[in-house]
Amino acid sequence: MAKEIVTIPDLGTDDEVDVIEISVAPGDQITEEQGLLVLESDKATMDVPSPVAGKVVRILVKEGDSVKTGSEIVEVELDGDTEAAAEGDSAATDDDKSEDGKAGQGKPGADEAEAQPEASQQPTQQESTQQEPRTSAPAQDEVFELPDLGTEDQVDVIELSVAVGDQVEEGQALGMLESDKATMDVPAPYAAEVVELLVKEGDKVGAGTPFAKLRRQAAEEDAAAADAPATGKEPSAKEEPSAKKGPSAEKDTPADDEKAKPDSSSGAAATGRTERSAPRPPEPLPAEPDAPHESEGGKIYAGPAVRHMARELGVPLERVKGSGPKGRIQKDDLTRFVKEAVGRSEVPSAGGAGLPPVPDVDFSQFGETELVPMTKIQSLTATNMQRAWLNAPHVTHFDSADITDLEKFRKSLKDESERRNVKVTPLPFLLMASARALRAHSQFNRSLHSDGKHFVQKHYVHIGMAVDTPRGLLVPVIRDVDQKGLWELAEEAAELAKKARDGKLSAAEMQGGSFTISSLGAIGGTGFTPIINVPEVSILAVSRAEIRPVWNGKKFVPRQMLPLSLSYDHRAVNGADAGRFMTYLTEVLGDLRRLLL
Ligand code: CAO
Repeated sequence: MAKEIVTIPDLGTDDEVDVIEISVAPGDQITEEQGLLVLESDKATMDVPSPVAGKVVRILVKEGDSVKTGSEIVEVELDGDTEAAAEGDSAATDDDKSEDGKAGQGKPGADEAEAQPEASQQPTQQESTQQEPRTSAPAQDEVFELPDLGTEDQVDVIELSVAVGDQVEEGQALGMLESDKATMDVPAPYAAEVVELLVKEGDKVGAGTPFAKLRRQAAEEDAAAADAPATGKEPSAKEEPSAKKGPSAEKDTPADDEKAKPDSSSGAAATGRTERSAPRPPEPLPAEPDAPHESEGGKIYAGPAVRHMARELGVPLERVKGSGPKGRIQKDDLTRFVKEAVGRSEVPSAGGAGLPPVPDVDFSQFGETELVPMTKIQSLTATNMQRAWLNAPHVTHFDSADITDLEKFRKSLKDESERRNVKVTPLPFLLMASARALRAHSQFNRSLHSDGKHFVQKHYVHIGMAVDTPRGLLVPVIRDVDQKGLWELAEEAAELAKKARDGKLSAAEMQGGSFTISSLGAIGGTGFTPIINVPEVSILAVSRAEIRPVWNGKKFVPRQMLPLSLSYDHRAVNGADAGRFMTYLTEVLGDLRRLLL
């Protein structure tokens, strides 16, 4: 009796990939090219076809395992030997012959007894099944018990995928189980009607737990035994009324089509193999989001990992179009579905924007491109900016401060600055003046409470300053700015900027700000509209100071003018408040003696 261990063929990568589905069970009669497993990598789902025909003896992997080229997956007893050595296994062998070697797909006769040991605990029913495998015998009710789950622990029933009265096909998920480590489908052992569910969601179950009472359909057996598709159609048509029972009734048409093919499971696997081995790029979701996207035969094809992710995200799988083989739903499909749902404001994180998503463009069609990974800071900044921009209605107020005298004073500090080894730029003056303005205009020193009914008034003045670093934008916070002098602020600002550039800021040093200053003065520009660092309610942008002619009532005089712009959250601050805040600020910057008032 020759046996062969089937291994994973060359995957074209040295990386490990996940086994997301085992398509056969011990005792199954398989044909050459029939799918044994489904593998999923980051990029694709692929079927592993059997290189040989025969009977599955052992499965050497389980769902969730990682495998690579050459990994041993299934032990198969080769076909010729099976027939020769099949004494005492005659029902199965005869059936196999009668179906051109494909009958094993339907697991009839003795194969079934081997594949479902639980049935043998009901001798009368099993006997009758074995003796009259494919007659028009009355429908049989059998208790389906859970097979070996690969763990001795009890696991949770997290989903019942069928209801009493549903017509299920072989392999269709009856429910889903979840252990600490994995989520697994409970596949129907054969095509049947669900007569009774013996567990409910939340139950703890293990190998041997009675899961459901199933009624194997006599008509279905006839169909399985039939040779020609035309013959198979008749019993399928007879089944229609019962197939319409229960919640899956709307899936009837494709399911019936599939049933009409006597060997639909192996046929699908064979065609599926060709499709699966050449994964297609994901297709965009159709414009009509509410149309169900059930796969071939009315079934939803998705592995446990995808189902788990869908449950976590609250995504109804029947609405997701699968881009994998046979319409199999992959993780990317879920991600795309959620992105589109966000665009349609279907989930709270959409922030009510209701924006259509930006379509994915394959830029390589226009020329050479390269994928450059974002740094963590860049990626966080992107999220924060979008959140701030979409949540806070921004208004930007522009003004300019006459800092001619401030600059004279600043330059007069040059010697002392050198002595102290502290560089004084316009920034510490801006910090001081802003702190004073925040004290005088307390509505800028607030955040909106999430209840939508309160402001959180802050009685401290902590100001963040945007620092441009090679890894992205960082905003360290200077605490109690209103209580610090110029030298202290200059020193602290320089220290924090250095720490930011050296990647040495702690999380605490970037928290707690009530206002932010973003200065591009050293870089250039005449003005910009900064995005508020929410949950703060305003941010001051500082552009490059320059000498401009200013009318003093009698003549134009050259004055050093500093362009300032204040973006504010119009939910917390009104335009008049912003005008007053900026007037106050520019007056202080224009005459530092005002800090004494
Ligand atoms: N106008 C004209 N000159 C200015 C100026 C202004 N508004 N602000 C600063 N300068 C001058 C300084 O006086 C200094 O000149 P000197 O060496 O001759 O004295 C020079 O520009 C360099 O200043 P600096 O950048 O070293 O120091 P700073 O205190 O002005 O700024 C910091 C510190 C950390 C804010 C700044 O280096 C920085 O990173 N800015 C970028 C912030 C940013 O990216 N904002 C955008 C956020 S939104 O994308």
